[in-house]
Amino acid sequence: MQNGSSTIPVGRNRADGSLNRTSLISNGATNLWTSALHSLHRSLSLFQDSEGYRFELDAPLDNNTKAYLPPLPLSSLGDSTFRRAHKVRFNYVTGAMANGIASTDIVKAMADVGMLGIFGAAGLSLDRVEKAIQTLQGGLGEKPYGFNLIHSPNEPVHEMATAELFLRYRVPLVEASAYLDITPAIVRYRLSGIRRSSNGQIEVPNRVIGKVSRSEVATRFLSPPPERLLKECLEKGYLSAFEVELGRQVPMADDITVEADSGGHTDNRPAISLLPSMIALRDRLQKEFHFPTPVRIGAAGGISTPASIAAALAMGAAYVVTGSVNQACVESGSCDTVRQMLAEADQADVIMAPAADMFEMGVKVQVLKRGTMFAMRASKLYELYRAYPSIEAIPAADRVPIEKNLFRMDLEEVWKQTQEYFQRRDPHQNFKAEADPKFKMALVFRWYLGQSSRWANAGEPSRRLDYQIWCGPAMGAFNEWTKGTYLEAAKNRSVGIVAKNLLFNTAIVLRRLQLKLQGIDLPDDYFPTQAMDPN
Ligand code: FMN
Repeated sequence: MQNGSSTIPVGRNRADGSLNRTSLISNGATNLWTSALHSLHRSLSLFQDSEGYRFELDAPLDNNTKAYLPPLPLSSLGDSTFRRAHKVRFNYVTGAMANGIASTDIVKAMADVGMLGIFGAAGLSLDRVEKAIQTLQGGLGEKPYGFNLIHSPNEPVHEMATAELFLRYRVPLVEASAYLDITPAIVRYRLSGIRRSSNGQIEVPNRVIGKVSRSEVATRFLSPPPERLLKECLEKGYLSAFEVELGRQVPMADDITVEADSGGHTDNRPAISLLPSMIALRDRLQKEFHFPTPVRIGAAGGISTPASIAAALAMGAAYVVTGSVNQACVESGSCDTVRQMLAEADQADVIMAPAADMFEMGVKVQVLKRGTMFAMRASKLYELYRAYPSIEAIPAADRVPIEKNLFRMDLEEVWKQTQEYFQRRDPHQNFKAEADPKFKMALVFRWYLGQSSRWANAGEPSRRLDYQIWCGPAMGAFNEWTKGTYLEAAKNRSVGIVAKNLLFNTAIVLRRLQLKLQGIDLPDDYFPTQAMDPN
């Protein structure tokens, strides 16, 4: 559409002032209106006359302007400081997904479209994480990427070794998640190499995005590191006295992602109440600490439609993070069978089930319910764990069916395999289990919980009913939004195309809102927000 050239009636007023919505559709103006609406780099003005509304691109504002939509490039959605800090064009992040489900391919695809992908390092051996670092550093150059540093209450040694690996390779950004409290590993990563620039400003080379769903944990990421951990890091030689001194003046994180009801680990909190509380908390703590750049707050959990992104931005989110939808994309480290199962999920097809990593504490994760019996079977194991002090105490009536259907071997054999695994990864767990029969039972049951995710990722056909697929209600919302479009088919879902479609249509939702706020309430079909074929 040419500059300022088009003036088309987009709706005539009836005598009573209501809109006659047939005019746009019947006079063939639909395409022109849609193309004007989609011209996000240009302003769009609406005027009202006896004929109804007409619109013009890039028209100067004057007294006749009824409503004005400023240019809304996608690169203006969210906080500009986020784009500068993380060297991205768009404030859109794909969050970590354990076991490499958030694969190097996802991270690369995101970097290629000017967005940020976090590699899913949790659950992988250090060797595998190291290979992923080498792959990404070899292929990305200056493009953005990050790695997940996950708190491992059962394996502090592994958490520290992961942080050391990131430092050795100068990984510039971690998404720190599952923290209940700040640990030496995350403090060491955050403050290593902190320095003063020639103009006296403090520079923190290692960026941290903390992922939280509770205000106690958010408070820790929004504050400087705790004094006792600074002391510990100094004593153990993790940090120099200078790094500790400067470290007292910076927050633990550059950003915190506030995670509402999501796939995987979740407190199932509603974003609509969680996000404003966390922003208020940030504001309170910023008044106390006066950091030169306030910690930004991003939104995750349930984000999978243009409307949800628009809502998060309207509530003040600096950026958005997606999860569940990305597992359903072709680049994910999952398999085609799982991608298809995810593509068929509705919003209610998710359920909470015991978590492998914090099984004994009764922690749960959100998983796909439809097409798998994992949640039911894992809950049965947790019930038995609660009821009995040891494997030997489980009555045959319970033990036989789980050996036959879940483990497909007797529990002694499971224990043998478990021991072999921990012999390689963390022998201390075996000693502990030998001394504590209840802990041994937990390790044996966790075998099933661990394998069930591996079977899902590998697409093990004989174990389809046992697939553990982390997934939140965002998946169903995305499927609903893409129904009947190019993105309905699992094979067309690519993270970059999904992300660009979501952001583009977010702008349309926001433009509609801007019009409404100026008193122009056009019908739904003036604002098509359909996922589009990129070709
Ligand atoms: N978050 C992490 O910080 N570390 C993980 O290892 C991790 N694994 C996940 C695995 C899957 C399959 C899914 C769906 C999510 C996982 N998450 C993990 C959470 C995501 O990074 C993201 O924060 C969350 O999925 C966003 O909510 P949504 O699922 O509603 O989109």
